[in-house]
Order: sequence, then structure tokens, then C-alpha cells
Amino acid sequence: MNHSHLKSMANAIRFLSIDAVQKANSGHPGMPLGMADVATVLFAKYLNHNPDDSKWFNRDRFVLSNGHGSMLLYSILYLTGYISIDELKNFRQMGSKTPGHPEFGLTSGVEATTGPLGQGFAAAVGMALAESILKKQFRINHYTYVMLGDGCLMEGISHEAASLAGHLKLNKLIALFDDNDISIDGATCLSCSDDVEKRFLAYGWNVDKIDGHDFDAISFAIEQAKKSGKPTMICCKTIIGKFSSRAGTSSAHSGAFSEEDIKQMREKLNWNYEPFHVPEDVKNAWKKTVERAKQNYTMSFQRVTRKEEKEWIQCQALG
Ligand SMILES: Cc1ncc(C[n+]2csc(CCOP(=O)(O)OP(=O)(O)O)c2C)c(N)n1
Ligand SMILES: [Mg+2]
Repeated sequence: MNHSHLKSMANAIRFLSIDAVQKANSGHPGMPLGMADVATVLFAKYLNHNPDDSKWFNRDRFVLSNGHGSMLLYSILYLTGYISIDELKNFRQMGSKTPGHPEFGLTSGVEATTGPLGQGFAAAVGMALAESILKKQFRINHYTYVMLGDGCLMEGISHEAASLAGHLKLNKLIALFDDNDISIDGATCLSCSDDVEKRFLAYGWNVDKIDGHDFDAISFAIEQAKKSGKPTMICCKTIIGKFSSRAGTSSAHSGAFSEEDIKQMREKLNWNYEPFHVPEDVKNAWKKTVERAKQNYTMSFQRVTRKEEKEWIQCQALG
């Protein structure tokens, strides 16, 4: 998968996200525009999952702790076959599977209800902890990825959960921090001057700092994190609202863009399609990523005995 594929796959996330926000006339376009490159690399090259069996026990978990960026996740869930295009068109409507913030149990592929900042991060620590316990009893073997923003790190819950993860050396937990220096009301320096790197090093985590728009750097950081004996925080320097006229400012955080802005973005990125349209070659590139993930699904099942599977189902039934 070369850079030009990854670029158009990321742009599909960008345009589906802004098209949905425009149609709903509400939502948060800034985060999907900023984190589309990181999310594309993760889902295209690394995440093991299967849209045909979204509860596959050995799937890698992906939690979107900065749940306001829900359109990033919903766009990917459409592109990988979990939900239909109509669900994207119904973003933020009553009864749809695409509420403003992700809800566990409502939408296939959503691992945790998020929205209250920091909550998803703590849930991901719990998932990584569960994996580390269950792998002794079952052949559980998966990673837990969590995407989070400045707001998640400002919340007290992230401090407590990160401390526990470091203490327990939950090395299969990989956090992808949308390090964009912007929050809802302006620059983060207005309200916070924590040194995230030093903070997480002190908890016993690995910390990496990368350009969140550099595909190779993203891949390399994830590969290093997977080999680590500690949980990893990857600080991805990104531009909120990338490619829009509001890029790099808090005005990109939420709200629909002007029609002029959308038109300019389509021209700039050579995305000359109707809203919600993804060209076939880009759709196929996303489909190929699912084939990769499904190979691991088959292999994983071959390694699990019937007895183990039964015990696992009983374990799940107990909650
Ligand atoms: C606990 C909690 N407090 C406040 C909010 C309201 N809120 C939603 S997004 C946001 C700003 C988050 O900033 P950041 O994580 O940097 O997101 P970005 O603007 O970079 O997308 C706030 C304060 C919330 N969702 N949860
Ligand atoms: Mg931010």
C-alpha cells in the first residue's frame, strides 16, 4: 500500500466526515480532518478486525476516547463494511446508528460509549487489563488502541487510568494522542501546560512523538509500540481541520463549514465528487484492508479449540 493509496483513503474519511457534518448542520469536523492519516494507517495496516463477526474475541480493540470526532470512526465503519452509507447520511438524527458520540451496543464496530472526555481512555485501559488476565486462561492475544485528544488528557480519569496501565505494564495498550494544541475554546496553552511526554514517562509508559501526517512515521511508531514491554503513548502532532480554511484554529473544532470552504477543499484535494460519493478505486483499497484483517481471523480460529471457544462464550455470558 503506497502513499498515494493511503492519501486517498484518508481523504475519503475527510470528505465523508465533512459531508455528514454539513448534512446534519452540526458535529465536529476538525478532529477527523486532523486524525484521518493516523486512523488510515492503523486500520489499513495493523488493526485486526472482522466486519462479518464484529464480536470476534481476538479482534484488536479500537476506542475513540475523543468521541466528538465520531465521524472519523463512522466513516471507517462504512468504508470497512460495518454500516451503510445511509447511516452516514443520518448522522446525528433520532434513531440512527450514528449519534453525535459513539454508543456501545448501538453501532456494530463501536467498542465503547465515549463523549465524556477521558472515559474511553480509561475503558481502553480496562480492555488491555482484561486481555492480560484472560490470555492466561484462553488464547487471547490482541492489542488495544485508543485515540484521544487534549481534553481526554486534561480529565482526572486519564491520570488515574494511565498510572494503573504503567504500573501493570499493559504493553499491548497503544494510545494515539491527537496532539493538535487546540481545544474547544482556543489554544491548549490557555488552560494547560502539562508536559505530556514527561507525565507518561513518569507513569512508566513509552512515549513517542511523531508528525501525525507522515505515513511512514505513523507506521514506524505503531510497529515500535507493538514490540514494547510497556504501554505506549504516541503523540501525533496534527493540524486540526487540516485542508480547511479553519485549519489550526479552534473554529475547526465543531460546526459546519461554509459551502465556499467545502468547494475549496474539494478543489485542493482533487476530490471532485458529489457528497458521500467515494470512487471505486478508493473503496476497493479500503476493502483490501479488510481482507488482510480476515486472514488473521481465520488463523486465530484455527488455534482455538472447541472447548476453549465454549468456555469463552460462557465467560462472555457472565459479563
Ligand atoms: C468531561 C467532558 N468535559 C467537557 C466536554 C465538552 N467538550 C467536548 S470536546 C471538548 C474539547 C476537547 O478538546 P480536544 O480534546 O483537544 O479536541 P479537539 O478540539 O482537538 O478535537 C470539550 C471541552 C466533554 N465532552 N467531556
Ligand atoms: Mg485538541
